Amino acid sequence: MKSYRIAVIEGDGIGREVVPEGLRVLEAAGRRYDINFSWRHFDWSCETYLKTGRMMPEDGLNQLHEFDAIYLGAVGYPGVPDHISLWGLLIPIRRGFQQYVNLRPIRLLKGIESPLKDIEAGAIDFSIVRENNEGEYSEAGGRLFRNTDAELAIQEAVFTRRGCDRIMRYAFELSRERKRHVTSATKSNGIVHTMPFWDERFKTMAQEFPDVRSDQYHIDILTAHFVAHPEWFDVIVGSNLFGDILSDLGAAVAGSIGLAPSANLNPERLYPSMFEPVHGSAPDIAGKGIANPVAQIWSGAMMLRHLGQPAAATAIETALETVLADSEMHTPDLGGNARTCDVGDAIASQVSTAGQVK
Ligand code: GGG
Repeated sequence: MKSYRIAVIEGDGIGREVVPEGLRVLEAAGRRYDINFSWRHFDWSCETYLKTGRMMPEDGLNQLHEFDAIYLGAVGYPGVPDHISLWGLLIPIRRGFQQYVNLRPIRLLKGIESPLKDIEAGAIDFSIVRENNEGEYSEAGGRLFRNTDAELAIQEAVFTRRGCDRIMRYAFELSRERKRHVTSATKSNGIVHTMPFWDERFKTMAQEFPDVRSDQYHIDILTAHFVAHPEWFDVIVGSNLFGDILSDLGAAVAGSIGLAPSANLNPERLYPSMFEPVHGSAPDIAGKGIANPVAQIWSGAMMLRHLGQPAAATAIETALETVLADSEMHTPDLGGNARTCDVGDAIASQVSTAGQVK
């Protein structure tokens, strides 16, 4: 039996409702595939911030370092500014542990209705590779002349050759396991320093992968193509901000942001990687028991694959597709009436029993 130590951070809002469902499904997969999980829960959240002035303790990264992976729900809640919750927890973990790849698969699953007309399951199937450590998410900058007419704010984006090359290389390598096509999200017509540099690095990287088709679009028309021609795409590589925006759009096109998983990966495995749904804490529906747990459960499958358990990961992915094919198991974001725990329970049962002769 293989054992893994997993740090669990439920965080805020619906994170507290979907993480238990993710754990329930992972436990079911563990029983089936002879995997033992040792969970340690960390109560790091906006509530903690309001009590202690910190989202996580000063030595938070040291505490997490010893784990095989981090399983996170969502952060952010009214009463704490979003930049405090993000820069107090999620971003320090992503950066401190060099999780420079944020991998966000988007797939239209059987039984899920896309807002696009005449599109079938499988027609949307791409992966967004978001740069996760630099770019537009930067602390460089500042504010001057506060509370005067001359008040100003400056924010510097940071694009390094190392940062661009490593995320682009990851995207090209990933495409070799898929349809060998990488699209770069750019905006080099308007953003005149960082984006032409991004384009140069992309062109150079593409030369290392002559077997992979590459193209690029400015982010504005790329969003239009996501809606009009989602079947064009295979792997899309984007900066921190562009990758973030594209993944919410992609998730919406594939039915709901409540379905979209993500992996914050340190490909060199020097540090633990972190697995979380793309969605946030959704305060508007928190506490009602109606949040869609699928993104969290699917993120758990991504964690298992990263830990070297592909059979268990595939079993979870197959189970969630099977369960979602039944519209009775759709939560309100998908137009149904199912509750968070019903969906989690159904997926866990499916993982436990799939393929068993009755
Ligand atoms: N699932 C984690 C979460 O709460 N994400 C919401 C969010 O705002 N994330 C910002 C980001 O990914 O940069």
